[in-house]
Amino acid sequence: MIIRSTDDIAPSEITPQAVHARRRELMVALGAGLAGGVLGARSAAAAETPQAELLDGVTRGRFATSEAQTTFKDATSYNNYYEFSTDKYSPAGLAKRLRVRPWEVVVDGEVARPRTIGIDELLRLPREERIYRMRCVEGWSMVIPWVGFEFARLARLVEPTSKARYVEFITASQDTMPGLSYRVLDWPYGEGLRLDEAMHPLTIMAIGMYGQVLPNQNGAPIRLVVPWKYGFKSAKSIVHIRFTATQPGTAWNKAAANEYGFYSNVNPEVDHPRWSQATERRIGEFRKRPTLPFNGYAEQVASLYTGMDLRKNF
Ligand SMILES: Nc1nc2c(c(=O)[nH]1)N[C@H]1C(S)=C(S)[C@@H](COP(=O)(O)O)O[C@H]1N2
Ligand SMILES: [Mo]
Repeated sequence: MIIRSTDDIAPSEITPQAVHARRRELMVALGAGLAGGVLGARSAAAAETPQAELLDGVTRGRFATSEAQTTFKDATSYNNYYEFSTDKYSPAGLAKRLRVRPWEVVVDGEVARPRTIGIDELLRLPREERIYRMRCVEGWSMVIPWVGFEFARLARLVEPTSKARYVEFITASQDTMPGLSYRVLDWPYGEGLRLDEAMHPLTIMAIGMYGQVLPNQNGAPIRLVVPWKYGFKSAKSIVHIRFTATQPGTAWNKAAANEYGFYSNVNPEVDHPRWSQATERRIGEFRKRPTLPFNGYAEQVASLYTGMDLRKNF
């Protein structure tokens, strides 16, 4: 037997693998649609942390990948949360200090009904499980069973006007966050999406993962999840959502515009200026795997970018 590194795998071998994975996803989606019920069994992860608040009434959502899930332990101990630390193992401990109550999300800008929405109201919206692949710009990836609701549902509460073309997400700044003393990023951490990206059914506001409320280090009490974009677009601990007519600034773009564009779609063909984006390491695995265009969600989202040069709009 010849042992090869994944770097040697020809594109012709990669394609059927991707098609196969998508076919399985479709079957999972169909199965979920037929079952359609409320998830019964608690995840093993939730059982491991008995003090965690479990979420009930979670239904199975669309687009669930059937790939193996990252362990709860890995997903909650290897995090990027720069307001706490630039080290990945520190947020798990440091973010215990994050104050998650009281919590309100201001939703304003180009909307007919601007509102300040209390977290309890957001937690009462019908929630579903979405098992998504997530890929960090640094080259690692995870598979996480999120719990949340489509961003579009939240948008309906405030009725965006015809002037709204973008959405800006602004995250919490607290005296509990030691990272704010270091001007690595222009705090508060902000992100942005084009309105049609935000309204896409894949885009969710997550309030939980693995059947329980979001651990602080993963962005409690509410965060964005956009699975076809690099991880940094999925802003944690959101306090303000603003609908705008013009493209908002984003934390990583302000920090290094040549490295992080506004779109930041996962794209194996457009390298980061300092490293390749062609492969990734799934946390828990040893061999690298090929990175898929739009992180494997091309079928769902590629049409959002028809006619755009994705090398220029990276
Ligand atoms: N507020 C805030 N949100 C953030 C970040 C951050 O530093 N601060 N890091 C981003 C990056 S780079 C990644 S990869 C993901 C990591 O999410 P996870 O820890 O839940 O895997 O969160 C994103 N959201
Ligand atoms: Mo990231």
